[in-house]
Amino acid sequence: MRTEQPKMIYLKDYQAPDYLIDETHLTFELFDDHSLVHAQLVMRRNPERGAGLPPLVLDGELMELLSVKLDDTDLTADQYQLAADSLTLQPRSDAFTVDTSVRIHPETNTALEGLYKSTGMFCTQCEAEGFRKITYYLDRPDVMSRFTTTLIADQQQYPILLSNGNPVGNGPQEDGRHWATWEDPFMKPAYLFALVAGDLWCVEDSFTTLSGRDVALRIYVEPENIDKCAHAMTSLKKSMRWDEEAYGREYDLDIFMIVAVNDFNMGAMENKGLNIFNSSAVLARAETATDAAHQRVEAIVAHEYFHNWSGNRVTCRDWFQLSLKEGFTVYRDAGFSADMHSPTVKRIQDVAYLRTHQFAEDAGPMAHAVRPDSFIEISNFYTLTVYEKGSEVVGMLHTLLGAEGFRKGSDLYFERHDGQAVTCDDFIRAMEDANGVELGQFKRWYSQAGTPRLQVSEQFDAQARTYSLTLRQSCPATPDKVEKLPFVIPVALGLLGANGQELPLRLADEASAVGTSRVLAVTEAEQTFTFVDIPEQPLPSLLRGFSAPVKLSFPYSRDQLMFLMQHDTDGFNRWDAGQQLSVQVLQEMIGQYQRGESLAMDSRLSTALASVLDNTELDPAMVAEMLSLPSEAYLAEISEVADVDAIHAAREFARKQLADGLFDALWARYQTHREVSKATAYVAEKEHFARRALQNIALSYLMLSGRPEVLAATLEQYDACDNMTERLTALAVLVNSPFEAEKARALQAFAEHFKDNPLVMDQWFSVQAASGLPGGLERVKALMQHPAFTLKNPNKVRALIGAFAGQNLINFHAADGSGYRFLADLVIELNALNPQIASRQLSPLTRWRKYDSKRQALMKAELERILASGPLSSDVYEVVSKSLA
Ligand code: B3K
Ligand code: ZN
Repeated sequence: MRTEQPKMIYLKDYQAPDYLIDETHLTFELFDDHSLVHAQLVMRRNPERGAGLPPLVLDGELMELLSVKLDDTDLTADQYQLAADSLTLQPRSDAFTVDTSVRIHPETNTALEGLYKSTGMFCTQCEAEGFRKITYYLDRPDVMSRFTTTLIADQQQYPILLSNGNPVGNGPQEDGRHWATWEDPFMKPAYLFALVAGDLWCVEDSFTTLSGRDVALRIYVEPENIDKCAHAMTSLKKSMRWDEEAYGREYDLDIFMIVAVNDFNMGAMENKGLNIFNSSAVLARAETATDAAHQRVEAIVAHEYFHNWSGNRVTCRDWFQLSLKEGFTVYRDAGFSADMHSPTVKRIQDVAYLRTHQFAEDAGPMAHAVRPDSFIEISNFYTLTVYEKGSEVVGMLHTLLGAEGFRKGSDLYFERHDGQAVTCDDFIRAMEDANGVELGQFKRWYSQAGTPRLQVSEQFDAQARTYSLTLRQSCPATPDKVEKLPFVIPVALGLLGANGQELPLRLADEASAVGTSRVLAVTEAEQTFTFVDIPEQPLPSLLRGFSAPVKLSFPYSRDQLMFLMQHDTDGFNRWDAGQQLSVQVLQEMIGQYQRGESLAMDSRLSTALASVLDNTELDPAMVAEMLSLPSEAYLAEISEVADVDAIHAAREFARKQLADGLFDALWARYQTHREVSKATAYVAEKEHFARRALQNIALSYLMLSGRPEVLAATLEQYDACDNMTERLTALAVLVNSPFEAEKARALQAFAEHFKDNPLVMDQWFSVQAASGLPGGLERVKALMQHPAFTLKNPNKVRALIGAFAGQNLINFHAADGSGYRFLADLVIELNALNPQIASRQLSPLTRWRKYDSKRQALMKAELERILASGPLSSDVYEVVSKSLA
């Protein structure tokens, strides 16, 4: 915990390190009540930093220093300086060796950073700055070293001892303990270091790379989970093949390991050759994991695997460059998932997520550029902006350069920078050099925060047969006060004629038309593009595939949106037209509610969705997406002042109207799909995901009717299905229904059946925490007393607290401020236990400026209470103080 005001760190202050560490030799002696870490660092002066021997300042926190040697000579206490976060020595020559021994306490480490214990096993999490809690080191990504690691632990309790690289030796000791040594031939920064010691079983497979090398693949889990690894293993092999084909990237070690741990702050970590995963991102089988969980496992396995090149072989120079590896790797895993499933559905899901959550972040007090220029605590910058918007930025490069040009650029980037720690500028330079283009203006996407607005207006001249689009871009101010200059915005578009046909697109200065869908690069604050030979007033389909992360507005009428829903050749824009229509209709109803009028829904929404539901040609997964109304969180994001009561009332009313109006069609679709599900064993593949998605959204609408045949169908599905996707949907539908007896029975049966499976219990917590029925806070408080709940496990916190504060708007924002008080109390408690989780859970309170003045005051008061609650971690301090600024 900090004792003084945390300091702001600036990108502009970056300096290369004074010293380098060529070799790192580590020995870990693991015991139940402490661990010893012996480190030998083979070091030299960084030749880039000139002559002289400045003091060597090693990072280190929360350790007991037992001994320190310089070139084999023990140093006495007057020969070094020890501070709370560093150890300083004076080197005497250009090349030297430092030996340290420290004592640390993984067994009491609840922050889950550095070396810690998770259900009986030792494991590590070093990114970003956790290695400094393991040993004294130059803990920065531009210091890369060759690591050798020896682990020594009790043979019985910890039969499996793992670290990065290849195993080079192991054996018993006389005292019942044993040892194993691992050597990683690749230079890596300390944040990619990992070790694991535990009683684990493993599933083994192998993969032959394109060039014919055999790689052993192992997934280590606790014994009871050995039957839940097959999906992750299949996903790993698919990822390895895909990266060879799509990016020409091969795996480089003889072994690739994944270890599943129960207590983990995020999804997973890409340590070289030894990925450590949250068990929720590995374990999946039909009976215990939903379709969404299966897809998440596949995507995270791929993401961490892809980091082997985008992150490990080529790493970041400093943490301001985090998006260099994260944005690019998210872009890569999205491409993989799109290829494995439906590209359009994947795009829809990603964009809905970005618009709801990243746009909100970009408009809030923590707004920052994709490459931030300052931070207090780097852990706070593993954000939607760095990851998701960072991926959009890479995607725009793909759009602007074309698939071939983009691949040339990524090939050059990997080849040129293999083994280096580089910057976002280096990435762009590789794209420029490979394509002979200049991307100076494009780089503003890295340095300017905020979501650009793009206002589009049209002008048709029937006589001249010309059609002009004028695009005006602007970007709202953000707390960093960086001036907003025009971005390069790629706008993919098409023009539809009256029959829905696509018109050939010829710009005024072109000799002939170039296709019917094309990309215009908007580079000015205001720019007009004129198309010629346009025979009739067209309807524009704009920002196809969501070609840029902007808020585009065009004055579409509801009839025009219905037309686009039917005729647009771009699947994403067909969905988006439906969303825009829903937003218009819902906003009208929000207004009615606020004026105290009775609610009336524009029947065109029902008509439009009826025709989607009737369209049996359409991918059922698309139908399911189109039937999903914009979430309450998204409706809040796009409101000037978010009126949670009005949003909830309007959206619930619309759902009920749709359920009644479309009952027969929904019922028919539900029954057909449920029959197929009954007759088919569970398969984790796209057609099956699609069928269940439509079946399940249909059921959740149908239950709003309250009809007995729907209740019967829900109970049948709950009891008779063979998979968690159908079971959890049935449970959620019951939980949100008025059928109290059936609800209680199902909840109890579920908990009884799955009490020994923590990941399934997480689902059980979430379904209840997210329910918008009255009494949400009391339900959550009662669930916190359940024996399966603990604040020490991040998955539990996310499942219960996160679901309540993040997804249950109507209950969390209760007008009396009880939800806010509850969350602030928890943040204060979590701050002492696990600062990273505390700081994440805090985020709903940071959006206080979005709400009415009464709620603003209540939320702000809770933030002030947190700030005054005593010494805060740098994580929580940064978020709270910036939110109040
Ligand atoms: N690189 C890790 C994130 C580490 C976060 C540390 N606070 C997982 C990932 O993005 O793949
Ligand atoms: Zn990542």
